[in-house]
Amino acid sequence: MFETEKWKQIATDLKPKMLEEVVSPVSGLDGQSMKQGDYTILDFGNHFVGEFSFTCTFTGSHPDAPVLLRIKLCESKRELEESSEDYHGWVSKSWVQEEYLHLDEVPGEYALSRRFAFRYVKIEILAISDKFSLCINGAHVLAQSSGDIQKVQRVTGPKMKQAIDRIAIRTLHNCMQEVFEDGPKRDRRLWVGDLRLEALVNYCTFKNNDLVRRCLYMFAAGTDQNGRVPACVFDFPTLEGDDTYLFDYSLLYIVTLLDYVNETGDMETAKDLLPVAMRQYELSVEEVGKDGVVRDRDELGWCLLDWNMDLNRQAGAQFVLILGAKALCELIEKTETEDAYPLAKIRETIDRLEKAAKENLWNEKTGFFESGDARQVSVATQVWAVLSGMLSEQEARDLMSRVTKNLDTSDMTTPYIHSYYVMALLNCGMKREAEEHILSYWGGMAEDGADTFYEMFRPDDPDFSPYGSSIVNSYCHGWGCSPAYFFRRCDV
Ligand code: RAM
Repeated sequence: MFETEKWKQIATDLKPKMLEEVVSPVSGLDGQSMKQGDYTILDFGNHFVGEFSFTCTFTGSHPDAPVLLRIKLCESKRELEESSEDYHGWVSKSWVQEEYLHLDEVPGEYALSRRFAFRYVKIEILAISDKFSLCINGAHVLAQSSGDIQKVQRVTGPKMKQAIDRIAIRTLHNCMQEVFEDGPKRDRRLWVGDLRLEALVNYCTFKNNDLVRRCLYMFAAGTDQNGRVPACVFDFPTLEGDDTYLFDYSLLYIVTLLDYVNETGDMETAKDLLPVAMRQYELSVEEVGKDGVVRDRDELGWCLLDWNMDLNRQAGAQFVLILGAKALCELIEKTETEDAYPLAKIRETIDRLEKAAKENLWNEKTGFFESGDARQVSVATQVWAVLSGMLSEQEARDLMSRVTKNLDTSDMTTPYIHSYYVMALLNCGMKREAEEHILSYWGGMAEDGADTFYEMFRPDDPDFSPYGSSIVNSYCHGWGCSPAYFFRRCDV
């Protein structure tokens, strides 16, 4: 039974308390007098999420005209160089963190009204009277998060491991707002795929399990008339699901619920949300063709897996469906609700899906699973085959060995799919390879100067963005935080 109003209330009651901290920049406040065209860059020394304010004074004559400023707030140094005027991509330009501000009174104290995610603030004078100069003489951020960093124990080990862990923790901390946001710069909201990885890290770091519970209820309350879990939900002005759906995300809701139940033993929530989990399974099975394989779709955004636009998602979708169906069976068993749910039938379907995957997607000659009409072989497809649990330990290990030897991992574009790549390696006992991959991929971002892990990262193409320009990319993205989980729970 769908109890939307009750679920909404539970989600609202679980709204977290925010923790605040006031932080000043470590450089950039050197008291210089600025004229038209001059600028200063404040550096806060780390990534923060919150409200920015500053104080200013003048030198010269009494101010006889307002000052017009352009204030750019940047997560990474790269954004300082980018110009919003040159951006014509398909994600709204309004995400670029740039404000135009008139100062009517100098000296004065000014606060920007929006919440920003940033380390650097570039303050540039677009217009000022010749009779005076402006000095920025104070600035701070009122930083906020619902995660209590004091609760997090650091890992020990080599320097790079510790650096990656510190960055991962900072990433999650700054994404932990009233929900587990995907990114505090963009899109600032709750997405299933991001939540799943953030929740796993949260369990062994911040331990704010009620925030996971809240998010699970938010998705339940945000389902559409058909009962489908949307890819993301909005919390303002009132809770509402987005009209965007991703095949894999709806199914990963089941997996996220199972992870939560395994972690907390909270059977009440499990029973409450089981109908939502069941419905995701039913709706996804409707997408399976006569051949037992999920029908491919030539439609941008039907299933994510990764942000690589050239990826064919059919096989990956099949494997996520198998994984979701298995998670559903586990939830039914755990909650002892076999009477209410058709466990045996779901198991039969899983067998059929696995058989169909072997018959239709597997290429015996190459030893890889293939996807779509063009029979594309990708790392993402193999990763989800392993994670679906349909292979024996030996088969999975052989497959991942072939992947590491023969396939190019550089066409994976996000820490999201890289996290699952590591998970697949760990699933078949390839700990050394998993560790090496974390050190090279996440270590690559650390070497790039990351304070928090990025939404997109292709070591061979630093400008990569599926949106038309990296100016709207997010540099603090929840799905980047997974190493903190691997280090603590997987003995990496
Ligand atoms: C973008 C973000 C987000 C992801 C969705 C699918 O909006 O990268 O994290 O979950 O796409």
